[in-house]
Amino acid sequence: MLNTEKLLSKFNPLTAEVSGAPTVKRHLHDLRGCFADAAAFEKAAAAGNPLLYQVAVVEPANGDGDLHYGVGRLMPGKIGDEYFMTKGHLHSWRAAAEFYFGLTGEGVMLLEDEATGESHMVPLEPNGVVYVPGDTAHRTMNTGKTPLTYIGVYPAKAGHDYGAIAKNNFRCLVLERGGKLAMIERK
Ligand code: S6P
Ligand code: ZN
Repeated sequence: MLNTEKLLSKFNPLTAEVSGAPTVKRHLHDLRGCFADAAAFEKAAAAGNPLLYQVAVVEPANGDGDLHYGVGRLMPGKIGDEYFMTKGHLHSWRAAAEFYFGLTGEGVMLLEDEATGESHMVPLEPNGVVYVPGDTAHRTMNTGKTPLTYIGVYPAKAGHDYGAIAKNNFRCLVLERGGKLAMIERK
């Protein structure tokens, strides 16, 4: 049995901090290639390199059946018409699914089946839980005006594979069109 320190962790739903847990930070320059409007990206990147999101990662154990979770905080903002987003990934162990629990703010998740490219835009909001099936690339976007915070729970052995997204990006993008949220196919 794990010791009490590993059996209990406490997250702050506003700051997305977990005491004792390491935090990964991603800044604008880390997202090069993710946004469709390259000119808008370069303009913003020349003006600065703000923090776009951070994730506190809690890894109590690493056995075959163990679980990990991350608490994410994604800032509001846009590059062109496209909302601030996470890099997005597949799990290295493709079969690994994940639950996302919305904590604060308004956002969406873009889910893309790796084999078929079938895409869904699913709201990520307080009291909402998004199921990310295995073999599905996932990216989170903040569509609101305040920080979006959430928890993702995934198998300890899931791992992250950023390669496919870095190469081909997602098939679809999520943006604001005429004051409304839209998912459209990338040209
Ligand atoms: C891990 C889980 C999340 C993301 C986080 C940041 O499986 O899906 O904790 O790591 O939302 O996204 P990304 O794409 O930069 O890892
Ligand atoms: Zn994941």
